Amino acid sequence: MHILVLNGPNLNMLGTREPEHYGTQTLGDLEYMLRQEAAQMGITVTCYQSNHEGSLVDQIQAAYHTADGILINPAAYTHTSVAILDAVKAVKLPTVEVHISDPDTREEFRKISYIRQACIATVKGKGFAGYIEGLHILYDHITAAQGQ
Ligand code: CA2
Repeated sequence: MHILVLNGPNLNMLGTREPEHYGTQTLGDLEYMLRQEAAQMGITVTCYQSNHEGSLVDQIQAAYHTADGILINPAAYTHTSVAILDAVKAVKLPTVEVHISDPDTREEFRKISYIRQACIATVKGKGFAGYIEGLHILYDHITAAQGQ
């Protein structure tokens, strides 16, 4: 099983600012943790971060041929991007939306998520642990689907 992990704009700055929302660990720490967890689960992950909407769309489209599922934190594009929603709908891969903070408890504009309607689950407000939870949700979903 192979999972594509996507992180959107500004998440490359993790560990440098806004620790009250995003903690003190870096994107490298997050990706290392996910690779370790994946190895324990007997699966593989590819991790990718971009500040550009089109690059994220390109990665989702490429996943159609290479991945069994997608774990994505679209960051600010959560609240704006029909393009990322359409890409996830187009590839029809099981997708989990993850957020480090809980956007529903922050500013009003963060309560809208375009991608949510195309996702099998959303994990929010659990820090980096939410990514691990999301990985397991995908694993269980894909394993169950393969058994059908
Ligand atoms: O809580 C999350 O994971 C978010 O997706 C993070 C986005 C925000 O726009 C969403 O509403 C919720 C922002 C990511 C910015 O990341 C930074 C990390 C460190 C320093 C500054 C920004």
